[in-house]
Amino acid sequence: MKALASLLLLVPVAAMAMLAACGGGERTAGRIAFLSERDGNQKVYVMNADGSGAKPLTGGSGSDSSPAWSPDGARLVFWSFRDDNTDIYVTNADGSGETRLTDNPADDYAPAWSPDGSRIAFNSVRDGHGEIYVMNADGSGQARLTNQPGYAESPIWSPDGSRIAFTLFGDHGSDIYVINADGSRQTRLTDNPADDYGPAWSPDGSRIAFTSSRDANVEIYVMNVDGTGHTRLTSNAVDDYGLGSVWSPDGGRIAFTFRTNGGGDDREGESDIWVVNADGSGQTRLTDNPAEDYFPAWSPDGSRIAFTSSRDGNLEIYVMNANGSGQTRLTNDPADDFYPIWSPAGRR
Ligand SMILES: [Ca+2]
Ligand SMILES: [Ca+2]
Ligand SMILES: [Ca+2]
Ligand SMILES: [Ca+2]
Repeated sequence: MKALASLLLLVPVAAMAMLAACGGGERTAGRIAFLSERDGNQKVYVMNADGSGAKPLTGGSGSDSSPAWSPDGARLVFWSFRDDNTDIYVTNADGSGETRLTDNPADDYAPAWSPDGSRIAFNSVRDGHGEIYVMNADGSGQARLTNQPGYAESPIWSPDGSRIAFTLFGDHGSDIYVINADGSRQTRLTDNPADDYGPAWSPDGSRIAFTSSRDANVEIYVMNVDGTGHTRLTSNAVDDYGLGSVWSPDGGRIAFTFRTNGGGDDREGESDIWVVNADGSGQTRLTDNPAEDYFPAWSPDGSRIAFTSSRDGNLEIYVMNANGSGQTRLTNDPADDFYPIWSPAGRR
């Protein structure tokens, strides 16, 4: 079974935040893309939301990571380790038309669709240090947006497509920044020695959820998009590792993952999925077992949450109602299956 820590190396926080951008509000249905090692390499798969019809979308010997649906549901972008470095690829949702968008010896990764589907933000170290770039969705017009000391990562578009938030890892912890999509007006939103990371834009564009260790352990916070009004949403004194945040499509709730490594809890090294209302009330643990449970992904109508769990001995995709009831396994394969992402609402 793949350890959570190794998954994190393959799947930047931004990709999880991107799940929040796949909202909509129409019917729960559609399809779920995920990663699977059932063919030996880590590849992008897709299945119906009831678990039927699972099939690989990508081929070859590369190891694929962090697939993301285009806003119209017609394509998926992902990054893949091939030829000793990572590049960004796009495929049609039926598996046809796989196209390489970046082609250079440096690592290119963490692609994020703009809300209108016309552009893709991504990370690259092509200029010697980690920066945020953008390109047209066909790979043309690649341009660097950021240029500063440290390591910029996890680009996430504002819902109106005008700005991109990201995390900058420096010598003294990490902080969250925002920059206009044309590269102008870079603004720092957090400024403290602790780690602040994983920005996730609320569906209405007014707030950004993020993870921070500023209060001695990792918690979920929200702030206004101008960096004011920092508010802690969660209280998990014994937990020491956080992943998230993933907004519900209506913006009312945030799903996240907390991992315990002992610290007073009677279980060591396991994770569970929680939700909290966007005002900090109603913090609720949705999964509660000694296995790893993580990567929550809301259905487009907000009624269900897909997730990954090791509860049956290897990683499988599960789905539950948004209140944690009805936890049901969707995949059943001895190989690891993980990182579910729901297709956008109203599109197949
Ligand atoms: Ca590359
Ligand atoms: Ca900080
Ligand atoms: Ca668990
Ligand atoms: Ca499996």
